[in-house]
Amino acid sequence: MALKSDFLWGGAVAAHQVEGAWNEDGKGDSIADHLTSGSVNQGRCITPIISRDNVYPNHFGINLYHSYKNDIKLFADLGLKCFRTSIAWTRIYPNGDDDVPNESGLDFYDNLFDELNKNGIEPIVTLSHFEMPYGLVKKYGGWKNRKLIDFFVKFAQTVFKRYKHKVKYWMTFNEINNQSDFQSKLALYSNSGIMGCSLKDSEKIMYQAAHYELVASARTVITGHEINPNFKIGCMLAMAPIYPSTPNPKDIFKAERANQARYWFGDIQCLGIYPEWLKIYQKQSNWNLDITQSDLDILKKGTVDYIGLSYYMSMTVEADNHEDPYYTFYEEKNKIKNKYLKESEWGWQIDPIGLRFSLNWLNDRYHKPLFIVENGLGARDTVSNKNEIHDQYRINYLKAHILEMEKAIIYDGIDIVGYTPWGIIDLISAGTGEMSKRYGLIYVDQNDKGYGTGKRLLKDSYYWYQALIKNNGIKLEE
Ligand code: P53
Repeated sequence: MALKSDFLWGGAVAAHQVEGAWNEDGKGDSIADHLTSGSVNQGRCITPIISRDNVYPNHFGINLYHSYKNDIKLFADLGLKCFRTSIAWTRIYPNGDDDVPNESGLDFYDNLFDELNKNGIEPIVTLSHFEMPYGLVKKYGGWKNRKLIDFFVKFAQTVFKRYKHKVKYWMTFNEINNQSDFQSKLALYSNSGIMGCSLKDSEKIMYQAAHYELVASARTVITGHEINPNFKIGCMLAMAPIYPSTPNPKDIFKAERANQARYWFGDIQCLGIYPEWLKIYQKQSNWNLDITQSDLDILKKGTVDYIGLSYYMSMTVEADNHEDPYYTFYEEKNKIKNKYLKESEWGWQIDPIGLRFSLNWLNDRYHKPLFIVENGLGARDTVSNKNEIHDQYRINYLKAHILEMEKAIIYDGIDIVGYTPWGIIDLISAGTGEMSKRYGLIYVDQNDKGYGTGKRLLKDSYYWYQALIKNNGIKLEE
């Protein structure tokens, strides 16, 4: 009753949330570089012009671009077997549609991956993690334009060829399904570089942009396997299972539809097919989406090797009194609080059993290996006068989730490749741009405005995770 000895215990970050150096060595500005700082109550603003009057937290990140050697040393001492990050597309193609790649950008990732490999840490790489070139937004309107497919595939081919012998595990688009919440401006922008569309058009635009991304993802899988047949190329879904608020069949069907509306992306990336309900829904909406037969053939061919997933919370929904025939799901409108669950300071409802539920749900549906590439607790930390951080709350969160994951492996027989807690080191929050929403097991002395020494301190959770990795998990009887 133990985990496989090659189970990939790791840690996860994304380029734009850690690297900083936003305009160094030929890097272009990405969509993240146009996002101001926000907070739990005040959303981040998308600014077409970068103005000195605003704070842009992704411009500085945690300066990993310059400190990666020291940081990797901390990861190695922690015992990480893998490390997930992304390649900033704008370091490679600064505008997105450039003819030739930027050599200094390619060099940076050569050095980063070499340093990881030298330390026995397997790099796990996301191609697009909320950081597409802003140039593609300005010139082409983001992913609502079919041209983006070619730009993305070219970027993917460039890095596949370059890092062919350094990276084996890849993911195409981070949390591609976040934009199913099409009324959220930030989700549409982060996933697809869409801005300035009306609320009325946002649903149609989301379906079109998502379709092009899915075609790009499938082409990437196909071309990646040609470049190196040993590559493992996955999708990446933001997993938050949706529960009905009551046993009322209307609520149960509402939850079912909400899950379909959030996870149909997985049907395409794992099974290669559009679900029937969605084909009908799109047709009845008279959107005349640009979906060709040759696209559908590509989707069928380019299915993924594994499913990467993030897991932070579950959601609960309630049906309206008058549902339309499709039970259309509007995240903000239909979501309610689950009274059985506690929540984080940022309102995310904590639900470890929901992780085991999700792993079972995904496994039953897709029968592919699963890789938990994000899980963690965003919380405020305090540093004691001895420079210690006693983050027992984070240990409790991680421990409870790891235990449920182990049950899914041991009792449910699910094939799980690895587990990489999010924000292994404190970083810029994607949702709020804050530094104070900390996920790390390693503390970074820096505030929301970017001030601080940047010094790294090891939290209690660091030592706890170090022992856990050494032990290859937690004994379930404990
Ligand atoms: P932050 C929303 C819901 C679930 C996951 O999120 C999400 C988001 C986007 O905010 O994003 C993922 O930083 C994402 C990471 C992100 C992490 O979860 O808002 O892949 O980039 O930092 C945590 O607390």
